[in-house]
Amino acid sequence: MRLSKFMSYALRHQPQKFGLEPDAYGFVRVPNLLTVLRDRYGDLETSDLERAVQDCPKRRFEIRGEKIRARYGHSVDVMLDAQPCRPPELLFHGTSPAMKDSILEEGIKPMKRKYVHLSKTTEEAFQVGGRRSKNPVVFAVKAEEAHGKGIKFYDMGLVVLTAEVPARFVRFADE
Ligand code: HQG
Repeated sequence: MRLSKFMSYALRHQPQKFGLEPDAYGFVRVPNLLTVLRDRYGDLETSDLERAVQDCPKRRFEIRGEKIRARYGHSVDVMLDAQPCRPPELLFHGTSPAMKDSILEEGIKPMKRKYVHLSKTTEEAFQVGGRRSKNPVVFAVKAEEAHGKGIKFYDMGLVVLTAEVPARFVRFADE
């Protein structure tokens, strides 16, 4: 598993398994994470970790002082201390066609994660859906309208988070 993928796994889903003790905001100490990473990847320095963080266009991780965390994607409890944003008219969600009917019926749910993850472009959503299917479907979320009805969105860069998207704000992207 490549470094960034393993870091995502440990920080988002299984910190306890590796003896990492995240604070309420999901931060673990950099030296502790380095110890875990050295077990698998050999002699890594803090600078290698910093490079992994900086080289990621999706900005998966954040280093603050001596601590590091995943910025999104968690299944473990986390407080992200992100400010709600005013979203664009439309955001997008790419997924497998197998989820289509269920999403149209019950909306987009966070499933195992703490938040629903949305994309800013159909291209990005298509890539996200491509993790699950060769023929992903892309939904458009009427984000501005949902925001007007009190639903909160959090802009994390390429990814926008929200708690859940009710079905009335979801349609196919190409309709
Ligand atoms: C689906 C990666 C049936 C949903 C990605 C998705 C993203 C439903 C799956 C980020 C449903 C959950 C998150 C419903 C949602 N019925 N299926 N009502 N509501 N689903 O992995 O958005 O590269 O938790 O469509 O690129 O695929 O790791 O969410 O297929 O940005 O940084 O349930 O993770 O980012 O799957 O991915 P996931 P996701 P990284």
